[in-house]
Amino acid sequence: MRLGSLLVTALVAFAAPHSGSRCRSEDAAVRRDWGDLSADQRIEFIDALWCLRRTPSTLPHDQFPGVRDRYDDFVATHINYTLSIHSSGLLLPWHRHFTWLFEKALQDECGYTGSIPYWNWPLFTTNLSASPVFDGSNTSLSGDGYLDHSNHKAVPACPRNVACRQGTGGGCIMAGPFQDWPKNMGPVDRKYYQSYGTLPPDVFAYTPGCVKRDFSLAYLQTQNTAAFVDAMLNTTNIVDFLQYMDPSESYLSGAHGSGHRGLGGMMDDPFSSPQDPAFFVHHSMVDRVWTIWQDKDFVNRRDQLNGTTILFDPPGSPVVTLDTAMEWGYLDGPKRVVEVMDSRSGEYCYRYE
Ligand SMILES: *[C@@H]1O[C@H](CO)[C@@H](O)[C@H](O)[C@H]1NC(C)=O
Ligand SMILES: *[C@@H]1O[C@H](CO)[C@@H](O)[C@H](O)[C@H]1NC(C)=O
Ligand SMILES: *[C@@H]1O[C@H](CO)[C@@H](O)[C@H](O)[C@H]1NC(C)=O
Ligand SMILES: *[C@@H]1O[C@H](CO)[C@@H](O)[C@H](O)[C@H]1NC(C)=O
Ligand SMILES: *[C@@H]1O[C@H](CO)[C@@H](O)[C@H](O)[C@H]1NC(C)=O
Ligand SMILES: [Cu+2]
Repeated sequence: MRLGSLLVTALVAFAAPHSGSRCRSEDAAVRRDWGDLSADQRIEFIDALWCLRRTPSTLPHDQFPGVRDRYDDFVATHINYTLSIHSSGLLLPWHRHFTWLFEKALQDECGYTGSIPYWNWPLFTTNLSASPVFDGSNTSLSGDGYLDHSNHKAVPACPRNVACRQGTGGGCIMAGPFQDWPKNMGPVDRKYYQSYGTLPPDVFAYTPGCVKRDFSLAYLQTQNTAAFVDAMLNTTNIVDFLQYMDPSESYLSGAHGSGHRGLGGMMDDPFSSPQDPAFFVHHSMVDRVWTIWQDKDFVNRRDQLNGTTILFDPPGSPVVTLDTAMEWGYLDGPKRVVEVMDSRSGEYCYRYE
C-alpha cells in the first residue's frame, strides 16, 4: 500500500481559492511561550493533557488495540501518515492542522481555556534541564529520562551536520507531571522509515511501557539556536526555508528534526513521537516559525510550497500543490493544502507571540 497515492486524491477539479479575509490579528487566539505562562496556566495545560487520557478513544478497538484513550487517537493518526508527512512537502501543512486539532480537542473535550503553548528552542540550548519547559518541576513537561546507557541513541546514526554526543538520559522520564505518562504503541523499527515504505503490520499493537527521553544538546546547539532560527527567518523562499527547518536529504537534520532528536527517546521515533507530550509544544514552535516567516511577506509567501507527498522526496513522487489532499484519519475530514496555508483564515484564527 503506497500512502502517497492515497493522499494525493485528485481534487483539482474542485480547487477552491482561499476563502474570505483574514481574522484580525487582535482577535486571534495567542499561542504563547511556555515560559511566559503563569504556573496556573501551565498546570491547566498539563491537566488537560491528562484529561485526554481519561477520555475514550474514537477509533475501533479491534483494529487499533494499542489505542487506549483519546490521546492515543492522535498518536495512531500520526503513525499512520508518517511516511508522507516528514522530510517532504507536507511537513508544515499537515502538522499545522494536526496541532490545531489537538488544541481543539483539549479545548472542546477537556475544557482547556488556553491555546497550545510553544517550546522556544533558542532560549535553552545550553541547558535543557534548566528550562521551564523541561526542568522536571511540577509546572514543566517533565525533564530528562533516567540515565540508561543501553538506550542511548546510536551515535553512527547521526546526521552529517550535527557533531553528535551521547545523550544524558535514555530511560523513562524521571520526574514531574509526566513521570507516569503511558506509552501504548511503538516504537517502530527505523528500517521502516524510508521513501515509499510501508507500515509494519503490527504497528497499532498494544506495547505498554513508559515514555523515554535522552536529552542530547548537540542537536539543539547546531540547529535550534537563535542564530539558526534568525537565519531561517531571513530566507526569502520556501526552498531555502525548508533547508533550515526540514531538509528532505536523509543525512541532514533541520530545526524540526533536531528538536525531536535533541529530546531523544520517544521523540526520536518519527512514527510514534506524539506519545511524548513535548511533541505538541515542539510542533507549535515549528508552526510558529513558519507563521512568522509567512507573515513577513504574506502576499508572496502564503502559498509557497516545495516538496512531494513522499518521505525524502524521491524523484518522480507526486509534487505537493495547493490542491493536494491531506488526511487525518478518524480525527477530521480530508482537506486540501490551500485550506491550511493561513493561520488566520478558514477554520483558523490564531497567532504567535
Ligand atoms: C543544568 O541545569 C540543572 C538545573 O538547574 C543543573 O542541575 C545542572 O547542573 C545544569 N547542567 C549543566 C551542565 O550546567
Ligand atoms: C509536585 O507534585 C507532586 C505530586 O502531585 C507533589 O507530591 C509534590 O509535593 C509537588 N511538589 C511541589 C514542589 O509542589
Ligand atoms: C538576518 O538578516 C539581517 C538583516 O539583513 C542581518 O542583519 C542578520 O545578520 C541576518 N541574520 C542571520 C543569522 O543571517
Ligand atoms: C523544490 O524546489 C527546488 C528548487 O527550486 C526544485 O528543484 C524542486 O523541483 C522543487 N521540488 C518540487 C517537488 O517541486
Ligand atoms: C490510515 O490511513 C488510511 C488511508 O488514508 C485511512 O483509510 C485510515 O483511516 C487511517 N487510519 C488512521 C488510524 O488514521
Ligand atoms: Cu510528525
